[in-house]
Amino acid sequence: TAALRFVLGDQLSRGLSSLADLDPENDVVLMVEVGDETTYVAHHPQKIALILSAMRHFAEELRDRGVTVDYVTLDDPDNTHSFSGELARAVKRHKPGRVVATEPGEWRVWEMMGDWESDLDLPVEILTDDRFYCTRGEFAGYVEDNKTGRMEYFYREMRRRTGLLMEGDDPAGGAWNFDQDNRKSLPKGLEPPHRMRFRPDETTQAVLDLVAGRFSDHFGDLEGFGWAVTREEALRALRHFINDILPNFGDYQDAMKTGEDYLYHALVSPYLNIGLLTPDEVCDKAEQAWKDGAAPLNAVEGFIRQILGWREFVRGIYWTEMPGYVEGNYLNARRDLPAMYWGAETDMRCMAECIGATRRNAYAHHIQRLMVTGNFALLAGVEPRQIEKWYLEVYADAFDWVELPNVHGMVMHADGGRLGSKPYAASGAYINRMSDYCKNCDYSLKQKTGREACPFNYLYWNFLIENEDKLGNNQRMGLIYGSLRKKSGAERDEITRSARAFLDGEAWD
Ligand code: FAD
Ligand code: DLZ
Ligand code: SF4
Repeated sequence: TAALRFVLGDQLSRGLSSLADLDPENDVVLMVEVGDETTYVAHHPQKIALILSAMRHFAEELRDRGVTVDYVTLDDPDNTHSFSGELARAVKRHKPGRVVATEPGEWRVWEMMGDWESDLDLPVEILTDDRFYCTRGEFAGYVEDNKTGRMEYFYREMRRRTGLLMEGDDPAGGAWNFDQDNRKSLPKGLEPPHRMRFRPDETTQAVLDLVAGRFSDHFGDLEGFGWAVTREEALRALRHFINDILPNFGDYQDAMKTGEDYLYHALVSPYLNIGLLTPDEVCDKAEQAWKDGAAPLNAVEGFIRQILGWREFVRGIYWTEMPGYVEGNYLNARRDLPAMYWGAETDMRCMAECIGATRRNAYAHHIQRLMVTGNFALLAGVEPRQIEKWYLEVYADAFDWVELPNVHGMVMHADGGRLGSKPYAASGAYINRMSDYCKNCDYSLKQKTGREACPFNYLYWNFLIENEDKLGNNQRMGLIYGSLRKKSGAERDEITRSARAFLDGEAWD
């Protein structure tokens, strides 16, 4: 019987499971632009533009291949603006025998799908999303067998399973991980290469106009939109990365530099997350570059680990821990997100740089997200829900399944250590080592407390003080709590006073 195949905005892959046995004679593909999705959080305008333009191009591609696509635009006057509402309307239009969909990337939508069969009184088939190396079921099995499963061991398992960077049973180069080579700061005079961006075509321009008209109140610039919106463009961006950038990816993975928004990062997460690229083709091409002698092992291993390891691992955590995951607040963090996250003026150079880049590009690279904006939220004790929402809104690659574990778990330690065994707290010295931000900052890195001091300095110690009951016995933090315990009562008081003045507006003296 004829199938109505519902394809969501982050499922734009030719090989998608719900399109696999499509019958072009009888089946209809449904795609919908709906208000619920464009505003469930106030997404960065570039993120909305990327998704809507990529959806429209994908629909066009399907049509070119002879597929019937029913595409509902955001300005359709009859649009009900929800997935369920639009599916119900389409069922009335097409009277299919069944509905076919691929499981979604988000718990919210997964729950919605659970109601469809009874609401529509039709068979609804929800198929596995096989664009990942590890399915939800496989990860659940892995967790069963490895209760304290950490990313590093999961990653090794995945290396063995896929054979990526393996020499027989052993990891290529004799080690699983070359991160000790991947912490170089940028040498003076090294100019990061110019990045490939894409000029909007007519379809994208129409979307940009739509987005400018409707979402101008969302945080983020739309000008300068340069994301790939088709598979062909995304493949060109990938080739550019593999050939020109990847060789340096490892060395400068943790570096940050004023005015350099991308450095040696891949800029492929939005394409992976909406389906224009698949993780296996990206990893295969990176591995090939190493085999060809075009990129060193520390770069290729580091890159593959992010995708084969971290990306798959956080997705697994999301689906095994939801829906309860989001409710945790292990460190009992309660402060509001400071206005500087939305662009309010700040003298903290590092924060201004990372937030500015985020506003311009709907992108910041990993170390900016983790060690600057993330680290600040952790040290400042921002309420997890507020900082999670921020990350979900401002990045073009942000989808609940990948954003939430990274923010809730990796950054905020709100899951009490399910994702990572200790929080990545760091003082200003770390940021100074990995960037040139501090050189241009009004705050003094050398001063540890007081109005002039780098806030990361006293916030770091204040964080350790505030959370001593929860973290003081953490073995991996033993050394640092050892130094805290050597501080005198007066020193501690000064730290606490500076932190309260900075965070809670108490008097400085
Ligand atoms: P590169 O640095 O070149 O890395 C290559 C690829 O590895 C990325 O494209 C991505 O697919 C994958 N990857 C790397 N790190 C991670 C990770 N920690 N988790 C999952 N995948 C990873 N990534 C998202 O895709 N969406 C998010 O919403 C997101 N939110 C994040 C929030 C915080 C607080 C942190 C610390 C990280 C977050 N990440 C997120 C992970 C990572 O920062 C981005 O994937 C990366 O910056 C994307 O840029 P890139 O393609 O240039 O990545
Ligand atoms: C993020 C997003 C946005 C902004 N708009 C749409 C949309 O109009 N139509 C659509 O199908 N998908 C959109 N998406 C992506 C969905 O939010 C995503 O598919 C779900 O969250 C499931 O992961
Ligand atoms: Fe950031 Fe402190 Fe460096 Fe200023 S001195 S840039 S606030 S780490």
